[in-house]
Amino acid sequence: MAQFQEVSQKSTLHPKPVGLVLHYGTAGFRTNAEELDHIMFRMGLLATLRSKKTQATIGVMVTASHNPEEDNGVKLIDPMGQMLTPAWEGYATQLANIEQEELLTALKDIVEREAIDLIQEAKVFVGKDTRRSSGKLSQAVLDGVAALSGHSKDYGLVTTPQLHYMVCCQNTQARYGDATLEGYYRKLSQAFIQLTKNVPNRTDDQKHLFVDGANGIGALKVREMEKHLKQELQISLFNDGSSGKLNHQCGADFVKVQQKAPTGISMKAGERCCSFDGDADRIVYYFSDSAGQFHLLDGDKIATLISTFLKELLTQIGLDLKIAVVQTAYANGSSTHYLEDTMKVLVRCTKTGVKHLHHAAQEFDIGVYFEANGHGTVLFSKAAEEKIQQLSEDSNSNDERKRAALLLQNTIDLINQTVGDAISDMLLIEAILAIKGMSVQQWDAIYTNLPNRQLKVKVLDRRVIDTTDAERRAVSPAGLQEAIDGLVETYRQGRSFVRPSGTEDVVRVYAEAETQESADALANDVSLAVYRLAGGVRDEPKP
Ligand code: 16G
Ligand code: MG
Repeated sequence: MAQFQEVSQKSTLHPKPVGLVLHYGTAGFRTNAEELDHIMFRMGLLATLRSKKTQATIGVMVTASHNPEEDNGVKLIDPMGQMLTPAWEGYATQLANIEQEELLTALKDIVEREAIDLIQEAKVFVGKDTRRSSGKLSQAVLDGVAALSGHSKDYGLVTTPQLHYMVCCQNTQARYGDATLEGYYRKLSQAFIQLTKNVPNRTDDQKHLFVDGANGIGALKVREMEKHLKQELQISLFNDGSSGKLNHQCGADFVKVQQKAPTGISMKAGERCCSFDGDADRIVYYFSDSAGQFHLLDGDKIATLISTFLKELLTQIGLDLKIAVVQTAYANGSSTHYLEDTMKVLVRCTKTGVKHLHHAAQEFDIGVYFEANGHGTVLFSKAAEEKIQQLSEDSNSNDERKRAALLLQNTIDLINQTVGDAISDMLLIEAILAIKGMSVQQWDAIYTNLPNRQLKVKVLDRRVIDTTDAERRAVSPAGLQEAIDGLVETYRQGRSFVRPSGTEDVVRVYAEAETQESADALANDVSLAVYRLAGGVRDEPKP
């Protein structure tokens, strides 16, 4: 095939280190940037094939999210702005690991298996984060696209969710918005201003927010967004990348894991702060109280705030739409209880990883999904969007209903439904707090988290652990679940589960209980059970 000749030539410029094996993991490839040149070229090839197959624009984002600066990675984006379909993750892994001389055979194999018409035009959108290695690596993606005669558009520096948004806009012929950065800022800021414009007496304090940009792309983009917000949100930006190191002692992952404020942010008691991760697809909020105690408002608290707000609006407009919150096993037990028992909202639990939550959320009229780590968004079904729109335009409905329908309409416009988006989530949270006249302390007080602990256990091969029931129960190795059940029983409000990590060579252990002491002890007991029953290596876990 003539088209493959160019691939053959160009691929020698992006050679694969012999023997290197990498997997398309939970969120794409991610490793030290030095090992990624051939992966990028090959993902350019794969995205081009995917574009020909789907007859739509595909996205390729060069980023390693919250990983250190030396790492990099790549995520592929499907036509509606979702993450690459799992069926093609296998091809990505195959293509990544094939040795140089087998590359053409592997490509032909995908073309045959997927019955791809190579004559079909292809279009690929490419974006990158602020890492030093990202420029060269995104060029390798562009080379891959060109080698298969695909067309590309290089968006340069964008957040991951911005690129997801562009892909969706492009493939819906701009019904979702304009596929430009300007279009993105305009759509979100207009919705935000509409939502907040009738809120009485918002003080400057209420309009003020501290943002930790993780020294990454989110910081650059929040600066660009700020101009469009017309002072309705006043942002003090920290860790803006001008001096600090990406994700170092800052960012959403640091704050969530360390349960403390990032460096570089000077906050006074009660001030509302938030942190983005390195590619701005995650967000967490926090504040410190007058006693200096740190309070984290994670994805669970965010999901609770958003779903409460949406449910109240639905009640006001009298629409019987099915709303659900999708969580993972990491969601704090208190959040699940609050949602189910007090809010009477349907709660679903899925496996870890955004694609699983996204998929589950699609089954409802309104699906609010968040991982505890701050990654999430809200999905509205087509039918729900249409009903809400009709009501907002209905001249017969009373003022209260109409007001609520308009609020819902603007809320839909403010949300990036393609994927979790720190900037969009931030604006949504700020709008909800303003509309409800709620302080960050009041939001935090909706429910109190159960004390919890996460630990890691190193084992010879983490794949010996197999789980079921959305990772809440282990089916192998034999005896492990029984051991966990026995331990959990001995602690009040105890709950624990284990799962092999999808991003690190460890087994993760989660435990929660009535007191921090109990949660720590339970996590340690369960770690020991994993160590003994699942082939632990190095030293035994100790309290
Ligand atoms: C990835 C996932 C994240 C998940 C995490 C779990 C995406 C975009 N990111 O970062 O959702 O929480 O992996 O990591 O899907 P673990 O398997 O190492 O616990
Ligand atoms: Mg991220």
